Amino acid sequence: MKRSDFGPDFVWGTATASYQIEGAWQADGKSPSIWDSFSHTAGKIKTAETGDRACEFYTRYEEDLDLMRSLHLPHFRFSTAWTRILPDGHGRVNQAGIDYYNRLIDACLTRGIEPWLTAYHWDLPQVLQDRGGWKKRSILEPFEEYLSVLARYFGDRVKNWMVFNEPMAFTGLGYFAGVHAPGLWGPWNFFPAVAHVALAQGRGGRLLKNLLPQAQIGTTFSNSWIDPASDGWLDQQAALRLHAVMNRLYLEPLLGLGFPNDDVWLKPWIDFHLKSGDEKDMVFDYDFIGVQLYTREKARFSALTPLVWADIHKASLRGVKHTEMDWEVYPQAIYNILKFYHSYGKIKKIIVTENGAAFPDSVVNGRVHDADRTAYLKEYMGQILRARQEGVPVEGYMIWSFMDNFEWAEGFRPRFGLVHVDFDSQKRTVKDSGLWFSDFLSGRNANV
Ligand code: GCO
Repeated sequence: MKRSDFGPDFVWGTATASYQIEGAWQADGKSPSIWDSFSHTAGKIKTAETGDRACEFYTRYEEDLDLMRSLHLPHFRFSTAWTRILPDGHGRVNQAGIDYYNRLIDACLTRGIEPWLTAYHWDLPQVLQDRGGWKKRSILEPFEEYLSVLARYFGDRVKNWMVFNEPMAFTGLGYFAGVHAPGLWGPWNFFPAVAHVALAQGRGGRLLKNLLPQAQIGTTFSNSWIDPASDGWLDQQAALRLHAVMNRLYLEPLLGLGFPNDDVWLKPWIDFHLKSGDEKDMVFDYDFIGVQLYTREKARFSALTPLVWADIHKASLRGVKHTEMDWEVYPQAIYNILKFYHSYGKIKKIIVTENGAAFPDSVVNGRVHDADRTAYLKEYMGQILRARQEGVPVEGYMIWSFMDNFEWAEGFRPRFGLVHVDFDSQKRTVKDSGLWFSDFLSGRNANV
């Protein structure tokens, strides 16, 4: 496998998110986001850590982009913090926030790195959460205002946009399971959030496309391939339900198919929060869809989880190879999911906007020998190539992540980076996987 097998225009890069790397949580007029509040609440983050400093990317971005350049990484996915740009959630624009992202974007461009901007990677302004956040229809106006401000200030230089990062993850974990910000749980929180996020997903894409007709406008989805844990009927049905919730819930309304209502019975509860005409408003033909996938899960019937009546049979309990997140290493999952997206016959272009692995890395004599990560990446890339050769229009691959960072409720422990970060000294050390990927991109290790 070599770079040229993927064609000359294939997009190669790494992905990050504002809260996970920036730090500087109170700098230059930024207001708190729901992740600032959540991480500062006792008991919410396993390690009791916060993103207050994180990778200090807010001040170290130039060195980090120098490193990215030296590794031949041509595309960089990052997100903007809503709270730096509109500290009140809407209205007053904070010029210092605009200036920061202008500097960041320019610093990418002067190094020949193409910026990919995610508008919303989970850090909702706390002031908007105080008014109900995604549970309330009134979130749509500030959200659209935020997108317009981004387009107005950055649209001259940013050509690739993503509206959302993983709506199922932030509503499922944040409004149903309560384990991510804003820490709400239960169907009564989840269903209104799903309704409004699905609406914002369609409307947001349309808005950005109208404002920036020349740009590539996308949005991203979290996915896991789901297989039943056994051949039994109950487990098979559980797998279908989990697949509907985890992989189809936000995609199908976008494609004009409405919320899934066959394997799982959620639609009436979501519809309750919608108005007539909303279903049409949710539909938008994005220039590309961002697919994010790390693993496959095995589903079992469970009487304890309402709505999906399924739980996940963890990889460690199944005795299969897994990462530090307890996610099975199963390269074919990405091939399966790409084929699944293609099977709708409606998606023009797919970019794998996240894929990667966490392993317990450490620096030994200035090196990080992370052979497991390199093997993981190679195998998943091989499966992407296979899908591409079979006609799936997958045109990019971004590794999560450029560097180790704040892994949400897990704290800093799971390390996903191609670059190791010592969070005390902030020293960066390129891992063997980063060196390998760099060689792959520059054609130095042609056959792997
Ligand atoms: C997500 C987010 C990332 C995560 C990554 C590893 O997929 O949850 O986009 O912010 O850090 O996926 O869990």
